Amino acid sequence: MGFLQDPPQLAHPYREDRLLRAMLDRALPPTRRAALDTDLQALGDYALMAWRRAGQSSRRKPVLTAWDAWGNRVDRIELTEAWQEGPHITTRHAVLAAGHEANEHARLEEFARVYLYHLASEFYTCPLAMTDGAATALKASGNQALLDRALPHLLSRDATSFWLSGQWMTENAGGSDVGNTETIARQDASGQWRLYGRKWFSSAVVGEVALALARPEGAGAGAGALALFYVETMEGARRRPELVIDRLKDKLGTHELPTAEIHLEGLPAWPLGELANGVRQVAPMLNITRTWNAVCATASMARAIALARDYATRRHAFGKPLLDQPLHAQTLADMQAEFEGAFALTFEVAHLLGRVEHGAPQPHEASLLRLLTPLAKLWTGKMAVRMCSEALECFGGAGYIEDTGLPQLLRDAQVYAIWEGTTNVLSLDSLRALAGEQLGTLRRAIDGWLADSIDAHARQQIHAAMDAAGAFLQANGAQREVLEAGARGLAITLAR
Ligand code: MFK
Ligand code: FAD
Repeated sequence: MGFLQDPPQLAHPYREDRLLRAMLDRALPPTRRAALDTDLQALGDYALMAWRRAGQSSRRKPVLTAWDAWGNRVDRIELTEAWQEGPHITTRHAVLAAGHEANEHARLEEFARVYLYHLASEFYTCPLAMTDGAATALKASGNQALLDRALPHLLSRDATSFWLSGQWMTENAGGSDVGNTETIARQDASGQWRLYGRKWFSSAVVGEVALALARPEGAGAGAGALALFYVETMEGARRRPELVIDRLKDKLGTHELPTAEIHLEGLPAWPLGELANGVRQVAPMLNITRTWNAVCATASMARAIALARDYATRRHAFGKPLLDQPLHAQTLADMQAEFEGAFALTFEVAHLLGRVEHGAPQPHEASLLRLLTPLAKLWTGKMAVRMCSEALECFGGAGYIEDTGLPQLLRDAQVYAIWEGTTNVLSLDSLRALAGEQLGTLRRAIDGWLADSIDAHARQQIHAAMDAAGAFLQANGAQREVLEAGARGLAITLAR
């Protein structure tokens, strides 16, 4: 047999991650840093095991069985191995519970876990993000009955009592524009609310609960008239008959994630709060899932670059390893530099979230968090696609071949920019976050925050972008449309 190429090897995702370790060393007090180490070591071990396992087995998708042999509707979903392990890994390492500790570092410690777990989890992190978001939105609602009922399950440290939550927003008539929601909430004779309608994208339909937007019967049109409801999907061990799974979607990527189209045929539901302004009530959930998205997009980039870098030491061309070819080395260095920017912004958002929730935040920090969350999501979402594409090219033809496992990185990355608010929707959202009093305060805060860490030209660009945002917020008619068309450019400039 002739020449055989060594496949890339994955270094230990925690022990060999200089960037993650240095950031945690810098940000955490020594006792908390030391206490975190056991979970991160274990999640790094799991990630390495999962990567090796994936290389040895053909990939699997979840399978939906709608009917049993005797004609009963069962809507049973068989999950992949990593998904079956999901509740155990999550609860054993307190992935969600850690983030809800009353400590300003809790979110950073949570997202360090998420960063290590994401790729091994096969997007089990998608419903975990929604579960974290549901817990956060329930807390914000102050609905004590629902908190007592659901929170111990959502934040459980025991797999047998752990519940996953879905997030049922998107319908056929609109995902970005949820004001088109057609699902109706109707009270039955006993006063129990019940939901009727069709949800067009329901990821992780295997969840035990969900938060769902619906229009109370008789309420007006538009988004303001929507209410936010809590639902449970199971009746003991069996799925409630009022929740019908129509089919699992056939997707470009995230194949292991069971994303379903569903019908609600009178599913019992409980409002979180007032029977209107559901978007305002679901916003805490959106901001949490958007932070997860940024962390997971960053994790995908880290994996793609780590593999490409390793391969560059193994593959020879024109008489030397790729790493010794100046242009290839520069390509990898450019990727790493951009990635480190994304990493810094993402974990700054994670840390800021913890400070705003449980620390002693500066007065401007809540506004800064509101702005940086959509910026981090939209910037890392786009960057992940570009970075995974570049990493595939670093492998030459092998990067295009299915059973190297590499194309999956690119296919999966495409989702980060689409769900949880597309790039355009979040560009507009980030401009809204600058509205009113925020602009001046944030401008001063950003100046102080960046201090000497950027050069005069970059500072000028940020000021120009913030001025343009201010102009947009005050403009009307045709002028506003022109400025709105530039919203993505503004958002990307601010994020960068
Ligand atoms: C593995 C990685 C993990 C990631 C997991 C992802 C799982 C994927 C699951 C999904 O994709 S779930 C579906 C996600 N769907 C979206 O994200 C919808 C995208 N569309 C938007 O975000 C629109 O901008 C929006 C629906 C919010 C527009 O609706 P409206 O009603 O026209 O919004 P409006 O008037 O801007 O906001 C209504 C209220 O909510 C306002 O408050 P007030 O009523 O007090 O004025 C807003 O300030 C507030 N609001 C909106 N977005 C907010 C927010 N508040 C805080 N933060 C936000 N982000
Ligand atoms: P549209 O809203 O129709 O958008 C189409 C295009 O128009 C986009 O490019 C968008 O950027 C652009 N656009 C829209 N409005 C504007 C504007 N005002 N200005 C400029 N451009 C605009 N949803 C859930 O609720 N729960 C889930 O569990 C869930 N899981 C998902 C899983 C996967 C794998 C995927 C792919 C999606 C999932 N979604 C889920 C749905 C997802 O949130 C929506 O697809 C997304 O929000 C976009 O909505 P849409 O598909 O209706 O696109």
